[in-house]
Amino acid sequence: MKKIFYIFLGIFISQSALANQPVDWQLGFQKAASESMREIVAFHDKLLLPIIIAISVFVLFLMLYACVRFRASANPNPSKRTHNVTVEVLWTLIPCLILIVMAVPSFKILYKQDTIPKADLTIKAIGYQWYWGYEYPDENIIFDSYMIEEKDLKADQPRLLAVDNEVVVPVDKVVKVLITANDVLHAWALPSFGVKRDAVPGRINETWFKAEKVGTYYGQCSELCGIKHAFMPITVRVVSDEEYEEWLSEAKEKFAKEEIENDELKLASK
Ligand SMILES: [Cu+2]
Repeated sequence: MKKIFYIFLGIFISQSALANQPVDWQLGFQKAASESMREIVAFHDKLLLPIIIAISVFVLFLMLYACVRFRASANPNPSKRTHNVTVEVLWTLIPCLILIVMAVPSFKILYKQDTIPKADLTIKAIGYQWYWGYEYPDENIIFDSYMIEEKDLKADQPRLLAVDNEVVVPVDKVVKVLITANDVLHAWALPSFGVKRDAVPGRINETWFKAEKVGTYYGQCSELCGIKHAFMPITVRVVSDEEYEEWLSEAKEKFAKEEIENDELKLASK
């Protein structure tokens, strides 16, 4: 009984507060914070869910109907029928039509996500065993982002999700994310933005998001990458333009890409 209560509580909470991280007993998606995620949620809630429910109810009805209608006690001489062309055509055609109805809006969303609009800023996420490294290539910023251990958590920091150095981006700006890995496969995923891309060593994948609300958003590595796969979370802090500029000027000093590295590059290019 207690469990059921928590499940309902989870459904309720997931709809209202605490929108940018998973909540206990949550069912369904985290609340959307980008247009792309809103479209994914709408696609799921308004199209997939009704289809799933209709099919489940229909199959359940068929099973119950067959159990009652064709029970042994009422049918001492069972029917020997084996084929019915009409039924066979129908049960091939109808699922095909359902798939087409699902595929059209699904591809529309997929291709929209794939087309990156003109980016306001670019960040690069690099997966390591087991933490994320970030670069702001246009700002000469580079830093690593480690999960905060449970004993070091502050009151408002969620367990297994908070990191020491967060990615900071301005609100309502198109952020292009270049994603790669240094050792094994990882995946950079942020549910509230509807973003999930594999991080592949030796290859750069790209994606984008435009956060619509100020806040802190949490994600996790989503490709099984080794023993500490569960401990390399992703934290993106969406801030106002002014706060971003402020952070940028601080970060340019704190996280400046080292001179040595630049010198080496210069030497290499000579
Ligand atoms: Cu990983």
